[in-house]
Amino acid sequence: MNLRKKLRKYFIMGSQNCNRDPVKILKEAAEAGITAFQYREKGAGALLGDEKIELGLRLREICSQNDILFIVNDDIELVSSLDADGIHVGQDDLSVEVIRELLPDKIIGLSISNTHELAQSPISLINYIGAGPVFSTSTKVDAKSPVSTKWINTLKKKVPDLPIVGIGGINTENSSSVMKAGADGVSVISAITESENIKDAVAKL
Ligand code: 3NM
Repeated sequence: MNLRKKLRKYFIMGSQNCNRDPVKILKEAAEAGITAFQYREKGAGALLGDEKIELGLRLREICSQNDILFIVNDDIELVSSLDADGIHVGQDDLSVEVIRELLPDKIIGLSISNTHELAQSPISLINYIGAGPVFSTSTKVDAKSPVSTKWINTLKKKVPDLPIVGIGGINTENSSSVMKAGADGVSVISAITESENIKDAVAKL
């Protein structure tokens, strides 16, 4: 598998991001051509326990059927429950060292937002970097200040061998600037969940 290619159009979502059936939204996004999906059931209104697993299983199935990479956000048990391809974590989540020990063959994505975080990150243990928020976003309440496409540029120079996906405030209008800065892909929530025409949105990303 070429991971850089698989990360090109990376949709992230949990039921808390959806104002209609998440299964329908993911199906539309899958048909429209997303290449990766992250199940991020997190924050106010998110499902817990069995409900979180049940929705995850349905979303996992759609990804399997459409050859879409399936990543879970910050929940190591869910990786096994859903037979995910990998896990994405932030700087303050479960440590990458521990995850790599437990999941030697899974994809691990790590959010890195500045040079300080980069310096303290175990780069050799991860498979891709999530860089952001590139632009301001209201989807994540505790998002940091925007890092702009310059951070993508910097990362690309400092870690040329690791795939990079931009995240945060990315939409059909600004996606190309993120790619031009050196990203391998764009990850989005609201650009798809809030789109009136998912087919069109995914095509433009
Ligand atoms: N992580 P939208 S920003 C989940 O900066 C997430 O690490 C971010 O949502 C980070 O595409 C973000 O609607 C929210 O802006 C992305």
